Amino acid sequence: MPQDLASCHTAIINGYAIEGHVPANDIKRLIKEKPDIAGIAVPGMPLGTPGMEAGERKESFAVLAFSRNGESNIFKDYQSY
Ligand SMILES: [Cu+2]
Repeated sequence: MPQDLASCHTAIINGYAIEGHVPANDIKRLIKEKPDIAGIAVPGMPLGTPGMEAGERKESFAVLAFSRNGESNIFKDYQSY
């Protein structure tokens, strides 16, 4: 787990690390597509992510895919609305 992607909790699903408040649809897509990555993460605790609902308040956030060598790129971008 790259340190800068750390959030409050980590899960391991089908060999992938799932870090932080990752939406269920992204986990389903990960399991279905089986990309060659170590896992996906939502750094921090953005408002509006699953488990962090705050009424109408939502922050933009991105789900990042990361590899074992510490590289990361955007898996899915969520804009606030
Ligand atoms: Cu959290």
